[in-house]
Amino acid sequence: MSRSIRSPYHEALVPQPSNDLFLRACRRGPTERTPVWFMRQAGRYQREYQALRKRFGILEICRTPELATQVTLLPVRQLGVDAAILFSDIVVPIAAMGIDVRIEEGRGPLVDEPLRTSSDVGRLRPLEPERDVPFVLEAVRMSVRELNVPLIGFAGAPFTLASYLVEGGPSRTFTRTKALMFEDPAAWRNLMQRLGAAVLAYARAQVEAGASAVQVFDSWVGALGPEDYREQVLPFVRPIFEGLAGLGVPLIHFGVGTSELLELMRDAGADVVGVDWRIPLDRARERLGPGVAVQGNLDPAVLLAPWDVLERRVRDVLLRAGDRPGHVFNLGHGVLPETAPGTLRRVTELVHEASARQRVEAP
Ligand code: 1CP
Repeated sequence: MSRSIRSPYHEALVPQPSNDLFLRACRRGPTERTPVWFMRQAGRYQREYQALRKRFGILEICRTPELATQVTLLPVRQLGVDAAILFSDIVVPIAAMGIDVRIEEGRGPLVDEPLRTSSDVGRLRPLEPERDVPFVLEAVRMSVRELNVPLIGFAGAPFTLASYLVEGGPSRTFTRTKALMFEDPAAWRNLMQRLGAAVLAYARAQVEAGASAVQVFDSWVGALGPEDYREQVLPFVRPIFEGLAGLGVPLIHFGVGTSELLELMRDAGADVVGVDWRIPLDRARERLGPGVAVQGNLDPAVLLAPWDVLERRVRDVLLRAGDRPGHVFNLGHGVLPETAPGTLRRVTELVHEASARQRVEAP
């Protein structure tokens, strides 16, 4: 029997999804088949999303609960996935903390007045979710009412958020972010602490509004080596997972290019570690040990390959995940805009079928 670690508090307050495969896999309980969802399962590869984006800006969608809900539900119906992720963006809480941030088509989040000094960091106000981002919490409530699968709430992690705030936009080298870290440790600590407190409050509020799980996206933390991760990031991420642990919902910790950081990320305290395609999944499970579940890790570009290649690679991920419970199938990063929606549906069906058969045939 699988033991439920969900808190009665959460169960009593919010409607529960009828399909709980994803939650059971996150808790390393047995499942009759492997659950699937896709990072960026709502987005530009969908015609319906593109049509909506012609009429509304992305932050406008994020700030309008009816629209955010509509986009959140779209892939669940189209693809048959086992979890929904709230449609929003990691910069939504940042904007609510007093920072002028916009999202530019084809580029990403831009901050015109980046934070580069101690006094700049002071511009970042504490986040009070009910006051500052009520529309996000309303979108969570509305989505949960419509869904029969768990809703994943999410937040950017302090390092990844800091990278946009310090660089002023997307970066490949994270030069200014690392410079601040090394040149002004007090300002760095102050920035990471403020972001950590905001992430904790924001994620907690989403769970209280009805999210059944939380994913913390540290997308760009793979830019750091293990020593800098341990000293400059881990101390600010651990309190987030500690603070959320009592809520009784599964916590997922994801990053890109983090093969050498996996054990440290595990030590931050999440229930599930998300891995990208740069490490084979069996190797990732070996490094992480039996105490956490894994999520991943098909290369999103393989969704553009001919079906026979794609099928082989999906089966390979399932075989490498092995017979031990605790695998959530996903990509190693977000769906690319060039992806055909029909392909995602076909992959979902393949994972369901092949993993169910793998269970039956296991010795
Ligand atoms: O206008 C658009 O439609 C542009 C594309 C887009 C979308 C669909 C952006 C701009 N944000 C989003 C929504 C979004 N962002 C979601 C919900 C969709 C879903 O998962 O189904 C999520 C989870 C995010 C989170 C996000 N935003 C992350 C972490 C996840 C990841 O992909 O690594 C990051 C790093 C961002 C920043 C961001 N926002 C948008 C872009 C293009 C970027 C990346 C820019 C960069 O390269 O730095």
